Amino acid sequence: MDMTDEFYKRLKATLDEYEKIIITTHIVPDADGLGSQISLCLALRELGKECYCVNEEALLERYDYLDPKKTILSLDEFHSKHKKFKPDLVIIVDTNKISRTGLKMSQYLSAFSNIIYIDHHPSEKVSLGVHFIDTNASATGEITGRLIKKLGLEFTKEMALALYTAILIDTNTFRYPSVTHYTHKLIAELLETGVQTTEAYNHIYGARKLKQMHLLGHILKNCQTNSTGEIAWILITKKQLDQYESDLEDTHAYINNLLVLENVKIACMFREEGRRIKLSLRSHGDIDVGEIAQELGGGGHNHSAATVFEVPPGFNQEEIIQNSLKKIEMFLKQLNAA
Ligand SMILES: [Mn+2]
Repeated sequence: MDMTDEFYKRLKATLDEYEKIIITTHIVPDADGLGSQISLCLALRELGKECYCVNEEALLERYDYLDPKKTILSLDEFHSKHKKFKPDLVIIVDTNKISRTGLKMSQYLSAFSNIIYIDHHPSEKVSLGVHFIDTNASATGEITGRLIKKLGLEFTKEMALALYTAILIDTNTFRYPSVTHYTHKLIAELLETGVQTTEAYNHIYGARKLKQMHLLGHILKNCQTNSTGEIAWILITKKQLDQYESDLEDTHAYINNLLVLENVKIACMFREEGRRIKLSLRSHGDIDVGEIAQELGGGGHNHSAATVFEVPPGFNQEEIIQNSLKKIEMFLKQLNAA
């Protein structure tokens, strides 16, 4: 949508009306969801509001450094620590679907009518005053950063580290076409608080265990491409994760390695997640992988999108992978012919 002044005015006016707020995000939250939650929560507290971040699951230990004030609580923790707290506003960040907040969380949220979304993913239906969606923003953290300024606040170092990390992770370290001069202007302001770029980078991409490094090696060694080299793919199975003592979140950025191949136009990462297979798609931005993902039942941006396949009984993973690769190849053929 837009990133005009009007957008932030409306958003500010909405927040001004409420005093008791919870902020949530999608399941298996990434640093964009978490960083947006944490910084917005700190900002709203500075304005004197009572605010908590509440997620389906507790914060993973690896993200503790982003949340020194412990703003993020699991739904269970929230219920036991703040029994009497009744939010008058719920903010969902970095997704625009309630179902993505998790099973228990969506159940809990079904009791509330005042819910707004702050997000940068395209949404099928957008209602004004409810969906604050700017698909031009590189990250929800970018929207949150501008919002905090609009609220008349200065960035604290805690807010800035959370936002810097959010944008870092969602832009593949400022490499995606979604990065604009607006992004970098905001980054400049965040760095003014004393955030150290190397430290922020190493927290999120560094500090890997040797086993995790070997998993990456194993996965990339088995990378395949189609005959023209335009489509590249990797597969990550549960068995490999166990074998290398790694978890799903460790593999988050693996797909970015495929984009350095010389002819590649579409990068695909298939990941076994329980009974489902998640397919992530990336491009350099010239090919709209969001459209491909949509045709495969998912969605996303031009350069970054995803979909999830249920594996029906009797089907095997390989069939699903080959079928979707065929569809992606068809899509590319049509584009190349046009
Ligand atoms: Mn995001």
